[in-house]
Formats: sequence, structure tokens, C-alpha cells
Amino acid sequence: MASPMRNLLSDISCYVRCFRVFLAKSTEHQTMQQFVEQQLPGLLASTGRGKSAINILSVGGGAGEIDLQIISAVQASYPGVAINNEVIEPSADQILKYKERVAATPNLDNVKFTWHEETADEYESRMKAEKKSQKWDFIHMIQMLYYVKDIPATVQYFHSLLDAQAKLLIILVSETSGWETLWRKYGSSLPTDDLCTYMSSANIKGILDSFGLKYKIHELPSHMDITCCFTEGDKDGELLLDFLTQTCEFSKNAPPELKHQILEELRKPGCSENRNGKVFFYNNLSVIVVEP
Ligand code: CQA
Repeated sequence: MASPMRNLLSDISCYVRCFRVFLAKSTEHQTMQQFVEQQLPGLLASTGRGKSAINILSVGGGAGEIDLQIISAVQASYPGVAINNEVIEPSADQILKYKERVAATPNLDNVKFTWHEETADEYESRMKAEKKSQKWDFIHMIQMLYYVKDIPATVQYFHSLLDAQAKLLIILVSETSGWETLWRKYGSSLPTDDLCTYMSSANIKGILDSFGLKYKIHELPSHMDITCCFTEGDKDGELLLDFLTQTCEFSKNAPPELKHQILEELRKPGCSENRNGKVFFYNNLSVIVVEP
């Protein structure tokens, strides 16, 4: 008997298992890494000029994989300049992994790390209560806005913390991705609860426009090999399907008709392309760079 569908975030160990398969089957991290190495230095060209220290705020820094690449790119642009890197991350487990990664990485002598074990909301309330308004040179929010309660308020608050030459960088799935097609059509049939809101660059553009903020968008092509999703009983395929639908044990618990429809949808040109007998899901990312 199938149990009701539950959101993946209601079981973090299940989430982590799916996320690992997603990272292995997608170019998500490689795509971000390329952007950080090749395009970020240009975007931050005026940000650190003449400063004795660069203040970076990482909102939802996770285990620091991308954060340390960002720091390395900033170090390369501003050799010898001190970096103050503060991280907002609610998961104690992720913070521990972040600290281990820092300990294992050479050349971080001029970087000071501070971790805040709390959500972006909690950080905002705490800072307001403490009447603190530190300004930042670079704030990044990478694949995290889905998980905040009030997205416009969060974007507005962190934007208000930017220093004069600073940048706010937001990375999330693009409106040209297969996510948009899949979730526009089936999002209402999937268990999002209120742990996670589906959105893409289209929503963020709307929010930034409504505030009259100036921004630029960089589209990054990325894909995910979902061929294994079409082999009945394939373990990786099941985990990827869980990730795509953000549902625990989707194959086991989804109504058969919904599972059938979603598998059909995933093969269509709005979601994926067929190459050499493989199915590649469009995992396109948008990098949104907001001016102060
Ligand atoms: C946790 C939960 C989600 C994470 C995470 C950790 C995440 C990225 C990194 N660490 Cl505990 N979420 C994520 C990653 C890729 C991605 C999306 C979220 O594409 C958004 N899609 C799935 C919800 C929907 C477009």
C-alpha cells in the first residue's frame, strides 16, 4: 500500500542521498565552478579596489564547496588583501563539513571565517534586534531562495546590506530549464508543504523589477543525465526521480498515473534533449547580479 507523498526535506538523510546522485549526474557544480573562475573576477573588478579587507557574506553556504572556489577567485583578483567571510547556514552538519574543508585547504591564511548557525530569517531578526547593520562587498545566495519564507523581503533585506561598489549574486534555476516546464505543469500535484517554494529566475526578475533594482542576468547551460530514470527498478533512477519531484520514494508512493505522466513529460523537448540514446534534462542556471 503506497503511503502519502512526502516532501524530500522531511527526511534529510533521504535528501542527501538524492542530492549526491543529482550532483554526480548533473553538471551543476562544474557549471558554477566555471562561472566562478571565468566570469566572477570580471564582475567583482571594482568591488575590492583600494580596500584593506573584503567582506563576503554567504547566505546558505552549505558545506562550502562553492564558497571556497569564490574565495579563491577573489584572492586571485586581489592578492594579499584580507578577506572576512561570514556564512549563514542553519545545518550544524553542513557547518562541520565546511570547517573540515577549510582545515584541508591551503592558502587561506588571509581569510577569516565566521559561521552563523541559523536561517537567513533568523540572521535578519538577530541583526535588527542587535541594531547592527554591517555592510558587505559581496553577498551570495546560491540555490537557496526556494527555502526562505518571504522571498521578496529576504532579497530586499540582503540588498540593503550592500556597500557602495558591492554586488549581490543570486543563483537559481533558470526559467529556460526543464524544472520550469515540469514544475509549472506538475508542481501542484507534488508535496511541497511549505518547506520549499518552486521558483525560477522569472520570479526573481519580477521581484527585482517591483523594487526597481538594477541587475544583470547570466545564463549558464547545465544538464543532467536522467537516462536511468527510464529503467524500472534502477536505484539511481529512483533517487533522481525523487530529486526531480522533491518527493520521498516517488516511484513507490506516487499514484501510477502521475508517475506515468511525469516520466512522459521528462522525455519531451520542454524538459530534455535526446543525444546518443541518452536523455539530458535541462538544468540551466541563472546568475543574477544585483547592483547596490
Ligand atoms: C539541502 C536542501 C537543498 C539543497 C541543499 C541542502 C540544495 C542545494 C544545496 N544544498 Cl538540506 N537545493 C537545490 C539544489 C538544486 C536545485 C534546487 C535546489 O535545482 C531547486 N530545485 C529542486 C527543489 C527546483 C528547481
